[in-house]
Amino acid sequence: MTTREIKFIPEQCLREVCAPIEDINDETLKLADDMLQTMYDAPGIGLAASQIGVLKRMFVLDVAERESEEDESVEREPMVFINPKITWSSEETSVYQEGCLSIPGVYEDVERPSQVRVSFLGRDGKQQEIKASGLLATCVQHELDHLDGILFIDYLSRLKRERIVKKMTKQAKQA
Ligand code: GNR
Ligand code: NI
Repeated sequence: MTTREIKFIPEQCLREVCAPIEDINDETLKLADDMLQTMYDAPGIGLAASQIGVLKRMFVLDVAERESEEDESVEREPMVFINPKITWSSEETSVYQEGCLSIPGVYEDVERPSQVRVSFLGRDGKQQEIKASGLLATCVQHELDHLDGILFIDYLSRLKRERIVKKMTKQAKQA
């Protein structure tokens, strides 16, 4: 497994619509494992393929509640979503303070449907459907947005978003 480099805004790969995965082969499985390692390493609770510059419809998640990175009392719960689709969203919404590994240091409230049903292929290639609520529902929607080139800052006011992009663009030029 390899830890890959996470891309930050304003990298163009974060704004692309990703392509469906045609078949689950060794390359796909290697990508899934690299994404999980990159996510745990960051650390984060989710990661989309486009965040490491791979424009494919896959994301990984682990929303198991650990007290800290060193907390080993809670088992890891890696989840792999290939070609995910939201098949139902609740009318009810909830607000979570979101962050993104591609926009470090920025945390803002975002309102989304509280519950979603998502169908996807798992790492084993089997078609699955789950109903998600709470943090899992928020994360699934945040990650699925990534596959369509959408970022959580797109839900903020234009002024806030432009300030964030400007600051990150300046930082990228200095690096
Ligand atoms: O690590 C992450 N935390 C998080 C917190 C609230 C809502 C969404 C997320 S996802 C984020 C990792 C990430 O950028 N995934 O794309
Ligand atoms: Ni993100």
